[in-house]
Amino acid sequence: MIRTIQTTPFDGQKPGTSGLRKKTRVFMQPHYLETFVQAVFDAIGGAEGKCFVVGGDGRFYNDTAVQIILAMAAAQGAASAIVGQGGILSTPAASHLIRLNKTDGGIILSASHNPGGEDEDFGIKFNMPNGGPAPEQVTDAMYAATKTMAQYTTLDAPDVDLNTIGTTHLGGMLVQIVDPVTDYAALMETLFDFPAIRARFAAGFTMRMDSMCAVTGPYAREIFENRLGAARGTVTHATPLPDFGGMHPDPNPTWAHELMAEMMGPNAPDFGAASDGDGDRNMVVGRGIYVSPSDSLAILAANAHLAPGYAQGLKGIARSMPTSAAADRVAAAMGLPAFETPTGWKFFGNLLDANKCTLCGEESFGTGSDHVREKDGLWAVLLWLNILAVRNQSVTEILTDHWQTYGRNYYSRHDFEAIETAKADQMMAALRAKLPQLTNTETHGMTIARADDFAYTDPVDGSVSTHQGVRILFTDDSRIVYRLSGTGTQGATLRVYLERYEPSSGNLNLDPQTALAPIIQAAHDIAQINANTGRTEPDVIT
Ligand code: G16
Repeated sequence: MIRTIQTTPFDGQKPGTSGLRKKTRVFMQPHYLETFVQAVFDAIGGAEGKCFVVGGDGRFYNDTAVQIILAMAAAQGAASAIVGQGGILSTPAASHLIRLNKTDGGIILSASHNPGGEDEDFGIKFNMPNGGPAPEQVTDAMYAATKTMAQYTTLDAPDVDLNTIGTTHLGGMLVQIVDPVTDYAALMETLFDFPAIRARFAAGFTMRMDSMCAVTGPYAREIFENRLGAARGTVTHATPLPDFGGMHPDPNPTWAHELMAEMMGPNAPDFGAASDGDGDRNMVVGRGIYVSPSDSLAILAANAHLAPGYAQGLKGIARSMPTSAAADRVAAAMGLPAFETPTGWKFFGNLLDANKCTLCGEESFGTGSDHVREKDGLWAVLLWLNILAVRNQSVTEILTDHWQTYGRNYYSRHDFEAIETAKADQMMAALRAKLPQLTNTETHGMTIARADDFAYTDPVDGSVSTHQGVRILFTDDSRIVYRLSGTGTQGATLRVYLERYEPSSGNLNLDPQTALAPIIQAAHDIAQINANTGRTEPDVIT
């Protein structure tokens, strides 16, 4: 039976950098999730006759949310839904299913790298028929719809059995429960040289993949252990748990500390990697050496032709503005177009759809290509494995060779978390107000060439996004960027991005924090971080 439920709008259902993310208990309030789902359907012209992919990273509330979404889609006339078994789909696998089945989009449940559990975080986002996150015009329409929401419709029916693969019906809607891994793993086999990687594992190459009790465990086991022959136990924390086993599935040196300790220890494997809650982020580590995400993008771009899926070469390389310029140097050397977009994977979608670029990447541990419209953690790990197998070199050798060829963009991000929102806003406002006076001034022995607030005009559809981060650009190509995160759920997170270029003739082996010391000092002074926030030290350094 279809039921119409009266409701009243909730405050603050504005999607951030990647969908709506809140504390799980906020989502568990009566009508909260339903209001947002209704707004999604309203913003895309209704669900009638459409087909959607539905799934999430398995965090607490995932299964309940899947049932709510299916019941609403069925009530509103959706033709069919493709759902990952157990309600599980990694974000890149969901993007692939949307594209493979030519659906009308998908609803993905995840708060990505944020912890999961009843007292932690939950999230939801809509991906378009191209498999990519909804662009700003669409998320703005969703937000507008939430503000006037008065009712939604749903179906009174027993829950769908999410655990049995096969086809069933919910009201008039066809529901297909699919294995979450099969199609994704098949796609990976088309892109990479599996025989070469398999041969390398057979010859004794060792790896540790930390899935952090989040969604990639089953994918990683199937691909690395079953298909590529990596030793059993290569994948750790391989069972997705509703609270991620208490882990914070954010693949960076701070949160993936178990992996870091092993990789920096005496018996480190040849290669290490970690992924996040929903499987779209990755961190890559060599024996005794950490690879910054910005360097990873540049190295993948320079070597992608070694993988069969990219043997034809790249169309272009895109990075988010706060990501280091290392990838731009590769693009210049290869004569490829380079693009600089605001933070948020959604900004890469148009470039990929228009065939303007093949590889995209972000400093926030995201790398991907035109094979889907999301960043893809395991894809990045596989491309690294492919490159390591073909070049038959260690991660250290590949990094060193890269810096000797292109020079090194020393890079780090400092995060100041859970700052009082009003204080963070005040700090950014004061910073923006003083930008015009900064040009040509000196600080810590460096001269500021330009200071601005990054704005982006999409080269495909001409849409303009302003206030995407304050940039302080120095005459020697060094740079400071300040942004407030759009993915946190508690107060504000200030991200300070720091970069300095060292040519290949210079010292390429400094600790980034040492290499960046004057820039870090300048960043504190210019924004008056301590005076404005009371903080002297960052909570996370990447
Ligand atoms: C999302 C976006 C990324 C962005 C990251 C961090 O990733 O898709 O493009 O770089 O958030 O954003 P912010 O600096 O605003 O917190 P994910 O993995 O959280 O979906």
